[in-house]
Amino acid sequence: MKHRRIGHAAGPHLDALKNQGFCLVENIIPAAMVEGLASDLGDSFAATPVSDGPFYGADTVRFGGLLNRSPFAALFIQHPLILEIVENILGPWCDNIQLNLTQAIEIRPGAEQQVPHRDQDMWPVSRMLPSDHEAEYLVNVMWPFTPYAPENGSTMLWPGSHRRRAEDLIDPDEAVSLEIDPGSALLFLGSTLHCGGANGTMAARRGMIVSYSLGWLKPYEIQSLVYPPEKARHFSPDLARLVGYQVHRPNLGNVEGRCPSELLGERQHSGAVDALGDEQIALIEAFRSQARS
Ligand SMILES: O=C(O)CCC(=O)C(=O)O
Ligand SMILES: [Fe+2]
Repeated sequence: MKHRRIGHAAGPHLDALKNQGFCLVENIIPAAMVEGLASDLGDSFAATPVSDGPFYGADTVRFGGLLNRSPFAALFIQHPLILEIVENILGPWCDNIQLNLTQAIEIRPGAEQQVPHRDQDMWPVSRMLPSDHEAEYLVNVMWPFTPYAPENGSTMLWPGSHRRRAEDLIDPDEAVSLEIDPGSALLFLGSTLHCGGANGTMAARRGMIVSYSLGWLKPYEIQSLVYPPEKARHFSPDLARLVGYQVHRPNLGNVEGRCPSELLGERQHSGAVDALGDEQIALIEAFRSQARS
């Protein structure tokens, strides 16, 4: 996936994402679809107890598995412009991306600001490498269901913080918080310092995060448990791949040595089958020719 084409629409967003660590992609989904999704999730928002713990934060409600809860979810998750941007950011470090999580979030009136964090720090490797390493692990996409504004807890972001990974916290005065309308998407890197803001209004801030990660990482939400074969069988092949029914070369994430997508169709009665990258094939050829000489 290393040399992806960059379309006209994606170019400026990619530049902004790389330069400041986030970008706003405005008006890319019709309001009716946001309303359809938000209304399908209404019962879940009402039925889910508030979160527990100093990261998730009291006065917030969160739930995942959004493809199980609304047929509209796939339209957001597979939005072609979003996927193009994400694949361009993550492509240099993997063969294929994967869905890392879908999470609906309500920030209730009176909720305090979340702790600033970088989402990629869930994978300790990002902190084991020198702080100036450039690998990206994840791209986050925040889709508001209600209008977001600084007063109601719009996501706070620290511009340029993806180049300052050694700094766990940065001066709050450097943070920005945008007004975002439903139908638009806020994209930010896993290396960008950010957090949910405090909600000082009387109305809940509702939205959803969809994140994508390098295909060889353990996802935050175990997609293949959330969407077991009985569910994923009804997904399009592309969506099934995105939720993990796909081997990442070399041979990672297999079932019985075969691609997990075989669980979705006719069972094959073959044995283990290699899925190797160029590097492994070159190494094997070098070894074999050395053994022959
Ligand atoms: O709700 C938000 O604006 C951001 C939430 C977030 O960053 C997180 O939960 O990781
Ligand atoms: Fe986050």
